Amino acid sequence: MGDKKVIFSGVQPSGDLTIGNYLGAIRNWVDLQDEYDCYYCIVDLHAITVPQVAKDLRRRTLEVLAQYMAAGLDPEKVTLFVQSHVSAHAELAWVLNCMTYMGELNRMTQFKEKSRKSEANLNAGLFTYPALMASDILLYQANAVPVGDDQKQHLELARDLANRFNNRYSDTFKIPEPLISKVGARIMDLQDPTSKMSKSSENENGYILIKDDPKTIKRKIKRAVTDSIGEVNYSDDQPGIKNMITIYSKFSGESYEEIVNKYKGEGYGKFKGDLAEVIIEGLRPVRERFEELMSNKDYLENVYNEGAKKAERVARKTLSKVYRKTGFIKRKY
Ligand code: ATP
Ligand code: LTN
Repeated sequence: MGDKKVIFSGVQPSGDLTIGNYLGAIRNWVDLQDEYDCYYCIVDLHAITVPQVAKDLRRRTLEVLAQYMAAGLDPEKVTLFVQSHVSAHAELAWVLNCMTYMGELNRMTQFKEKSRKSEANLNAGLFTYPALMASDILLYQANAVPVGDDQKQHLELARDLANRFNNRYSDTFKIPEPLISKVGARIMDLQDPTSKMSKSSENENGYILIKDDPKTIKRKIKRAVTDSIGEVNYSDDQPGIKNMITIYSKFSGESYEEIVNKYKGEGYGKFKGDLAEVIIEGLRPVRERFEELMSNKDYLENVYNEGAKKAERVARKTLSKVYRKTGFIKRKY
Protein backbone atom coordinates (compact mmCIF):
# COMPACT_ATOMS: atom_id res chain seq x y z
CA MET A 1 0.00 0.00 0.00
CA GLY A 2 2.62 2.50 1.29
CA ASP A 3 3.67 4.46 -1.81
CA LYS A 4 0.42 4.34 -3.70
CA LYS A 5 -1.29 7.62 -4.38
CA VAL A 6 -4.45 8.23 -2.37
CA ILE A 7 -7.96 8.66 -3.79
CA PHE A 8 -10.96 9.85 -1.80
CA SER A 9 -14.57 10.20 -2.88
CA GLY A 10 -18.09 9.89 -1.55
CA VAL A 11 -21.79 9.87 -2.33
CA GLN A 12 -24.56 11.14 -0.08
CA PRO A 13 -27.20 8.60 0.97
CA SER A 14 -29.80 11.28 0.24
CA GLY A 15 -31.76 9.14 -2.22
CA ASP A 16 -31.47 5.90 -4.15
CA LEU A 17 -28.56 5.92 -6.57
CA THR A 18 -29.27 6.81 -10.19
CA ILE A 19 -27.49 5.82 -13.38
CA GLY A 20 -26.03 9.36 -13.17
CA ASN A 21 -24.21 8.45 -9.96
CA TYR A 22 -23.25 5.10 -11.46
CA LEU A 23 -21.93 6.30 -14.83
CA GLY A 24 -20.61 9.65 -13.60
CA ALA A 25 -18.92 8.50 -10.40
CA ILE A 26 -18.96 4.96 -9.04
CA ARG A 27 -18.13 3.09 -12.21
CA ASN A 28 -15.04 5.26 -12.65
CA TRP A 29 -13.94 4.52 -9.10
CA VAL A 30 -13.77 0.83 -9.93
CA ASP A 31 -11.09 1.46 -12.56
CA LEU A 32 -8.91 3.18 -9.96
CA GLN A 33 -8.96 0.51 -7.30
CA ASP A 34 -5.92 -1.49 -8.41
CA GLU A 35 -3.62 1.43 -8.90
CA TYR A 36 -4.46 3.66 -5.93
CA ASP A 37 -5.09 3.50 -2.21
CA CYS A 38 -8.79 4.33 -2.36
CA TYR A 39 -11.18 5.55 0.32
CA TYR A 40 -14.83 5.55 -0.69
CA CYS A 41 -17.17 6.97 1.86
CA ILE A 42 -20.92 7.11 2.34
CA VAL A 43 -21.29 10.70 3.48
CA ASP A 44 -24.24 10.55 5.85
CA LEU A 45 -23.21 13.73 7.71
CA HIS A 46 -23.57 15.58 4.43
CA ALA A 47 -26.94 13.98 3.75
CA ILE A 48 -28.57 15.61 6.79
CA THR A 49 -27.95 19.08 5.39
CA VAL A 50 -31.38 18.48 3.89
CA PRO A 51 -34.03 16.92 6.16
CA GLN A 52 -34.00 13.10 6.21
CA VAL A 53 -36.34 10.51 7.69
CA ALA A 54 -34.16 8.48 10.08
CA LYS A 55 -35.28 5.05 8.97
CA ASP A 56 -34.88 5.88 5.29
CA LEU A 57 -31.42 7.27 5.91
CA ARG A 58 -30.45 4.05 7.72
CA ARG A 59 -31.74 1.88 4.87
CA ARG A 60 -30.12 3.96 2.16
CA THR A 61 -26.75 4.09 3.90
CA LEU A 62 -26.57 0.31 3.78
CA GLU A 63 -27.93 0.22 0.24
CA VAL A 64 -25.33 2.68 -1.01
CA LEU A 65 -22.63 0.47 0.47
CA ALA A 66 -24.15 -2.57 -1.27
CA GLN A 67 -24.36 -0.62 -4.54
CA TYR A 68 -20.71 0.43 -4.28
CA MET A 69 -19.80 -3.23 -4.00
CA ALA A 70 -22.31 -4.39 -6.62
CA ALA A 71 -20.76 -1.91 -9.07
CA GLY A 72 -17.44 -3.69 -8.57
CA LEU A 73 -15.66 -2.06 -5.64
CA ASP A 74 -13.81 -4.77 -3.79
CA PRO A 75 -13.49 -4.30 0.00
CA GLU A 76 -10.27 -6.32 -0.12
CA LYS A 77 -8.73 -3.59 -2.24
CA VAL A 78 -10.42 -0.36 -1.15
CA THR A 79 -11.58 1.15 2.13
CA LEU A 80 -15.37 1.45 2.28
CA PHE A 81 -16.84 3.25 5.25
CA VAL A 82 -19.56 5.45 6.69
CA GLN A 83 -18.61 9.07 7.41
CA SER A 84 -20.34 9.33 10.81
CA HIS A 85 -18.32 6.32 12.06
CA VAL A 86 -15.10 8.29 11.90
CA SER A 87 -15.58 11.29 14.18
CA ALA A 88 -12.44 13.01 12.89
CA HIS A 89 -14.50 14.22 9.90
CA ALA A 90 -16.73 16.40 12.07
CA GLU A 91 -13.78 17.47 14.22
CA LEU A 92 -11.58 18.66 11.38
CA ALA A 93 -14.61 20.28 9.78
CA TRP A 94 -14.90 22.53 12.83
CA VAL A 95 -11.31 23.69 12.57
CA LEU A 96 -11.73 24.31 8.84
CA ASN A 97 -15.01 26.15 9.42
CA CYS A 98 -13.06 28.58 11.53
CA MET A 99 -10.72 29.22 8.61
CA THR A 100 -13.36 29.55 5.89
CA TYR A 101 -14.65 32.98 4.92
CA MET A 102 -18.38 33.66 4.65
CA GLY A 103 -17.76 35.12 1.21
CA GLU A 104 -16.27 31.85 -0.03
CA LEU A 105 -19.28 29.86 1.07
CA ASN A 106 -21.71 32.44 -0.27
CA ARG A 107 -20.34 31.91 -3.76
CA MET A 108 -21.00 28.17 -3.88
CA THR A 109 -23.41 27.27 -6.67
CA GLN A 110 -24.71 24.14 -4.94
CA PHE A 111 -25.61 26.22 -1.87
CA LYS A 112 -27.32 28.84 -3.98
CA GLU A 113 -29.31 26.19 -5.86
CA LYS A 114 -30.29 24.13 -2.87
CA SER A 115 -31.18 27.14 -0.75
CA ARG A 116 -33.44 28.42 -3.50
CA LYS A 117 -35.38 25.16 -3.22
CA SER A 118 -35.93 25.34 0.53
CA GLU A 119 -35.75 28.97 1.45
CA ALA A 120 -38.12 28.51 4.38
CA ASN A 121 -35.84 26.44 6.59
CA LEU A 122 -32.26 27.05 5.62
CA ASN A 123 -29.82 25.43 8.02
CA ALA A 124 -26.25 26.39 8.74
CA GLY A 125 -25.04 22.91 7.78
CA LEU A 126 -26.05 23.43 4.17
CA PHE A 127 -23.99 26.59 4.16
CA THR A 128 -20.86 25.05 5.67
CA TYR A 129 -21.20 21.79 3.70
CA PRO A 130 -18.03 22.50 1.65
CA ALA A 131 -15.86 22.77 4.79
CA LEU A 132 -16.99 19.28 5.81
CA MET A 133 -16.23 18.03 2.32
CA ALA A 134 -12.76 19.57 2.53
CA SER A 135 -12.27 17.80 5.83
CA ASP A 136 -13.20 14.42 4.25
CA ILE A 137 -10.59 14.84 1.59
CA LEU A 138 -7.77 16.39 3.60
CA LEU A 139 -7.89 13.89 6.45
CA TYR A 140 -6.65 11.15 4.11
CA GLN A 141 -4.03 13.31 2.39
CA ALA A 142 -5.80 12.50 -0.86
CA ASN A 143 -3.87 13.19 -4.06
CA ALA A 144 -6.96 13.03 -6.25
CA VAL A 145 -10.71 13.18 -5.94
CA PRO A 146 -12.85 11.60 -8.68
CA VAL A 147 -16.17 13.48 -8.93
CA GLY A 148 -18.65 14.76 -11.47
CA ASP A 149 -18.01 18.30 -12.71
CA ASP A 150 -20.70 19.76 -10.44
CA GLN A 151 -18.24 19.28 -7.55
CA LYS A 152 -15.34 21.23 -9.03
CA GLN A 153 -16.03 24.38 -7.04
CA HIS A 154 -16.10 22.50 -3.73
CA LEU A 155 -12.82 20.90 -4.57
CA GLU A 156 -11.30 24.25 -5.33
CA LEU A 157 -12.23 25.36 -1.82
CA ALA A 158 -10.65 22.23 -0.32
CA ARG A 159 -7.42 23.16 -2.10
CA ASP A 160 -7.60 26.75 -0.86
CA LEU A 161 -8.19 25.63 2.71
CA ALA A 162 -5.31 23.16 2.57
CA ASN A 163 -3.00 25.90 1.32
CA ARG A 164 -4.29 28.35 3.90
CA PHE A 165 -3.61 25.94 6.76
CA ASN A 166 -0.19 24.98 5.41
CA ASN A 167 0.78 28.64 5.09
CA ARG A 168 -0.57 29.70 8.44
CA TYR A 169 1.08 26.85 10.37
CA SER A 170 3.37 24.53 8.42
CA ASP A 171 3.10 21.87 5.75
CA THR A 172 0.31 19.56 6.88
CA PHE A 173 -2.05 18.75 4.04
CA LYS A 174 -1.57 17.38 0.53
CA ILE A 175 -3.19 19.57 -2.08
CA PRO A 176 -5.82 17.39 -3.80
CA GLU A 177 -6.39 17.37 -7.57
CA PRO A 178 -9.82 16.97 -9.14
CA LEU A 179 -10.27 13.90 -11.34
CA ILE A 180 -13.18 14.74 -13.57
CA SER A 181 -14.00 12.42 -16.42
CA LYS A 182 -14.32 13.65 -19.97
CA VAL A 183 -17.36 14.67 -21.99
CA GLY A 184 -20.50 12.71 -21.35
CA ALA A 185 -19.81 12.55 -17.63
CA ARG A 186 -22.96 14.50 -16.95
CA ILE A 187 -26.12 12.49 -17.36
CA MET A 188 -29.20 14.68 -17.70
CA ASP A 189 -32.74 14.36 -16.41
CA LEU A 190 -34.97 12.32 -18.74
CA GLN A 191 -37.87 14.72 -18.31
CA ASP A 192 -35.82 17.91 -18.35
CA PRO A 193 -32.62 17.30 -20.31
CA THR A 194 -31.29 20.75 -19.45
CA SER A 195 -30.78 19.81 -15.80
CA LYS A 196 -28.64 17.12 -14.21
CA MET A 197 -30.18 13.73 -13.40
CA SER A 198 -30.41 13.85 -9.62
CA LYS A 199 -31.44 11.30 -7.02
CA SER A 200 -33.34 13.90 -5.02
CA SER A 201 -35.43 15.10 -7.96
CA GLU A 202 -39.20 15.21 -7.38
CA ASN A 203 -40.15 13.62 -10.69
CA GLU A 204 -39.25 9.94 -10.61
CA ASN A 205 -39.62 9.69 -14.38
CA GLY A 206 -36.57 11.94 -14.66
CA TYR A 207 -34.14 9.35 -13.37
CA ILE A 208 -33.36 5.65 -13.60
CA LEU A 209 -32.23 3.97 -10.42
CA ILE A 210 -29.63 1.21 -10.24
CA LYS A 211 -32.27 -0.90 -8.56
CA ASP A 212 -35.12 -0.18 -11.01
CA ASP A 213 -36.61 -3.38 -12.49
CA PRO A 214 -36.80 -3.92 -16.27
CA LYS A 215 -40.45 -2.92 -16.46
CA THR A 216 -39.78 0.41 -14.75
CA ILE A 217 -36.78 1.11 -16.96
CA LYS A 218 -38.83 0.47 -20.11
CA ARG A 219 -41.58 2.75 -18.86
CA LYS A 220 -39.22 5.60 -17.96
CA ILE A 221 -37.38 5.47 -21.28
CA LYS A 222 -40.65 5.36 -23.17
CA ARG A 223 -41.75 8.53 -21.40
CA ALA A 224 -38.41 10.31 -21.78
CA VAL A 225 -38.65 13.70 -23.45
CA THR A 226 -37.55 13.89 -27.11
CA ASP A 227 -38.35 16.48 -29.80
CA SER A 228 -40.28 16.82 -33.03
CA ILE A 229 -37.28 16.37 -35.35
CA GLY A 230 -37.71 12.62 -35.48
CA GLU A 231 -34.09 11.68 -36.26
CA VAL A 232 -31.50 10.18 -33.95
CA ASN A 233 -28.72 12.81 -33.97
CA TYR A 234 -26.06 13.69 -31.45
CA SER A 235 -26.77 17.39 -31.38
CA ASP A 236 -27.28 20.23 -28.89
CA ASP A 237 -30.53 21.02 -30.69
CA GLN A 238 -31.87 17.67 -29.49
CA PRO A 239 -30.85 17.56 -25.81
CA GLY A 240 -33.16 14.66 -24.90
CA ILE A 241 -31.91 12.41 -27.70
CA LYS A 242 -28.32 13.53 -27.13
CA ASN A 243 -28.55 12.51 -23.49
CA MET A 244 -30.02 9.13 -24.44
CA ILE A 245 -27.23 8.52 -26.95
CA THR A 246 -24.74 9.29 -24.19
CA ILE A 247 -26.38 6.77 -21.89
CA TYR A 248 -26.55 4.20 -24.70
CA SER A 249 -22.86 4.72 -25.42
CA LYS A 250 -21.80 4.52 -21.79
CA PHE A 251 -23.59 1.21 -21.31
CA SER A 252 -22.81 -0.44 -24.65
CA GLY A 253 -19.32 0.89 -25.30
CA GLU A 254 -20.36 1.91 -28.83
CA SER A 255 -19.34 5.37 -30.03
CA TYR A 256 -21.86 8.14 -30.69
CA GLU A 257 -21.26 7.81 -34.44
CA GLU A 258 -21.92 4.09 -34.43
CA ILE A 259 -25.17 4.61 -32.59
CA VAL A 260 -26.32 7.43 -34.86
CA ASN A 261 -25.55 5.31 -37.94
CA LYS A 262 -27.39 2.32 -36.55
CA TYR A 263 -30.62 4.30 -36.19
CA LYS A 264 -30.48 6.24 -39.44
CA GLY A 265 -33.94 6.26 -40.95
CA GLU A 266 -35.52 4.74 -37.84
CA GLY A 267 -37.96 6.63 -35.61
CA TYR A 268 -37.45 7.19 -31.89
CA GLY A 269 -39.54 4.12 -30.97
CA LYS A 270 -36.96 1.57 -32.06
CA PHE A 271 -34.08 3.59 -30.57
CA LYS A 272 -35.83 3.91 -27.22
CA GLY A 273 -36.76 0.22 -27.16
CA ASP A 274 -33.15 -0.80 -27.77
CA LEU A 275 -31.84 1.75 -25.29
CA ALA A 276 -34.07 0.31 -22.57
CA GLU A 277 -32.62 -3.16 -23.32
CA VAL A 278 -29.05 -1.86 -23.22
CA ILE A 279 -29.66 -0.27 -19.82
CA ILE A 280 -31.48 -3.34 -18.48
CA GLU A 281 -28.64 -5.64 -19.55
CA GLY A 282 -25.99 -3.21 -18.28
CA LEU A 283 -27.57 -2.96 -14.87
CA ARG A 284 -28.63 -6.59 -14.55
CA PRO A 285 -25.41 -7.93 -12.96
CA VAL A 286 -25.21 -4.89 -10.69
CA ARG A 287 -28.80 -5.27 -9.53
CA GLU A 288 -28.46 -9.00 -8.98
CA ARG A 289 -25.29 -8.61 -6.95
CA PHE A 290 -26.92 -5.76 -5.02
CA GLU A 291 -29.85 -7.95 -4.02
CA GLU A 292 -27.54 -10.76 -3.01
CA LEU A 293 -25.49 -8.38 -0.84
CA MET A 294 -28.58 -6.87 0.79
CA SER A 295 -29.61 -10.34 1.93
CA ASN A 296 -26.32 -10.68 3.76
CA LYS A 297 -26.34 -7.84 6.29
CA ASP A 298 -23.67 -9.46 8.48
CA TYR A 299 -21.22 -9.29 5.64
CA LEU A 300 -22.04 -5.64 4.91
CA GLU A 301 -21.66 -4.82 8.60
CA ASN A 302 -18.28 -6.44 8.64
CA VAL A 303 -17.19 -4.47 5.58
CA TYR A 304 -18.13 -1.07 7.01
CA ASN A 305 -16.69 -1.90 10.43
CA GLU A 306 -13.34 -2.93 9.01
CA GLY A 307 -13.43 0.10 6.70
CA ALA A 308 -14.02 2.50 9.59
CA LYS A 309 -11.16 0.97 11.60
CA LYS A 310 -8.73 1.53 8.77
CA ALA A 311 -10.04 5.02 7.97
CA GLU A 312 -9.97 5.98 11.63
CA ARG A 313 -6.25 5.22 11.96
CA VAL A 314 -5.33 7.40 9.02
CA ALA A 315 -7.73 10.21 9.89
CA ARG A 316 -6.64 10.39 13.56
CA LYS A 317 -3.06 10.84 12.54
CA THR A 318 -3.88 13.91 10.45
CA LEU A 319 -6.28 15.31 13.04
CA SER A 320 -3.69 15.01 15.84
CA LYS A 321 -1.24 17.03 13.77
CA VAL A 322 -3.86 19.67 13.08
CA TYR A 323 -4.86 19.93 16.74
CA ARG A 324 -1.24 20.24 17.83
CA LYS A 325 -0.44 22.94 15.29
CA THR A 326 -3.65 24.80 16.08
CA GLY A 327 -2.54 25.10 19.71
CA PHE A 328 -4.81 22.60 21.44
CA ILE A 329 -2.95 20.99 24.36
CA LYS A 330 -2.55 17.23 24.26
CA ARG A 331 -4.69 15.25 26.61
CA LYS A 332 -2.68 13.20 29.10
CA TYR A 333 -5.09 10.44 30.12
P1 ATP B 1 -28.49 15.08 -4.65
O1 ATP B 1 -29.59 15.06 -5.66
O2 ATP B 1 -28.87 14.49 -3.35
O3 ATP B 1 -27.80 16.40 -4.54
P2 ATP B 1 -26.84 13.75 -6.61
O4 ATP B 1 -27.65 12.69 -7.26
O5 ATP B 1 -26.56 14.98 -7.36
O6 ATP B 1 -27.41 14.09 -5.17
P3 ATP B 1 -24.35 13.37 -5.18
O7 ATP B 1 -24.42 12.52 -3.98
O8 ATP B 1 -24.34 14.83 -4.96
O9 ATP B 1 -25.52 13.01 -6.20
O10 ATP B 1 -23.13 12.98 -6.08
C1 ATP B 1 -22.42 11.78 -6.01
C2 ATP B 1 -21.47 11.69 -7.18
O11 ATP B 1 -22.20 11.41 -8.38
C3 ATP B 1 -20.69 12.98 -7.44
O12 ATP B 1 -19.37 12.65 -7.83
C4 ATP B 1 -21.43 13.61 -8.58
O13 ATP B 1 -20.61 14.44 -9.34
C5 ATP B 1 -21.88 12.38 -9.37
N1 ATP B 1 -23.13 12.63 -10.12
C6 ATP B 1 -24.32 12.92 -9.59
N2 ATP B 1 -25.25 13.08 -10.55
C7 ATP B 1 -24.62 12.91 -11.73
C8 ATP B 1 -25.05 12.97 -13.11
N3 ATP B 1 -26.29 13.23 -13.43
N4 ATP B 1 -24.12 12.73 -14.06
C9 ATP B 1 -22.86 12.46 -13.74
N5 ATP B 1 -22.39 12.39 -12.46
C10 ATP B 1 -23.25 12.62 -11.46
N1 LTN C 1 -20.42 16.82 -2.20
C1 LTN C 1 -20.21 15.55 -2.85
C2 LTN C 1 -20.23 14.39 -1.92
C3 LTN C 1 -18.99 14.43 -1.12
C4 LTN C 1 -17.68 14.20 -1.60
C5 LTN C 1 -16.83 14.35 -0.46
C6 LTN C 1 -17.16 13.90 -2.86
C7 LTN C 1 -18.90 14.71 0.20
N2 LTN C 1 -17.61 14.63 0.60
C8 LTN C 1 -15.45 14.21 -0.59
C9 LTN C 1 -15.76 13.77 -2.95
C10 LTN C 1 -14.94 13.93 -1.83
C11 LTN C 1 -21.27 15.34 -3.89
O1 LTN C 1 -21.03 14.60 -4.74
N3 LTN C 1 -22.38 15.97 -3.79
